[in-house]
Amino acid sequence: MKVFTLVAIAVGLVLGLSLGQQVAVAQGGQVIEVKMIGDSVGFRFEPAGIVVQPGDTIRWVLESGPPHTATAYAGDLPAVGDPRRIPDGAPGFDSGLLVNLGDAFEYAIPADAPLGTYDYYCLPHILLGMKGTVIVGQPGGPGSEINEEEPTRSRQGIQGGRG
Ligand SMILES: [Cu+2]
Repeated sequence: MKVFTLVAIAVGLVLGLSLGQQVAVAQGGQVIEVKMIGDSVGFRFEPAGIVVQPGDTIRWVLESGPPHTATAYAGDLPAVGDPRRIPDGAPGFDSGLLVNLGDAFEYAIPADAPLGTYDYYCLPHILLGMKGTVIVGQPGGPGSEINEEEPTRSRQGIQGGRG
């Protein structure tokens, strides 16, 4: 009887652990799609601003006007005016060049990713204003500060109430 009780407790602990893991995954785990577009209207990400949670995956899909990239402002490319506009301690992301229609780049946001604002751009079209913003959890960090010299389309989009 004593052994049975111990086994029951052990099973309960194991179940509890796995339930906890499932809950953690359920908080994120969604795939959010962003289109990369270049057409007669202009070069842009749609939607330009998204709010996601750790554990979510962002999927950028090349819709038109290639090539495009989704490149975080990680401070890696100062030659093209790339200040750091992602939270301290956060790794950047870079799709590399997407060339063919329908090509996609997926970035899974780590479960322990720093919360905050992640600004990113398209390397070939940064000067044409092709920029976007990902808010992980809540705004914050250098990306949340308005750059008055270079207001971005995505910032305007979020201020306009787009998710
Ligand atoms: Cu582009």
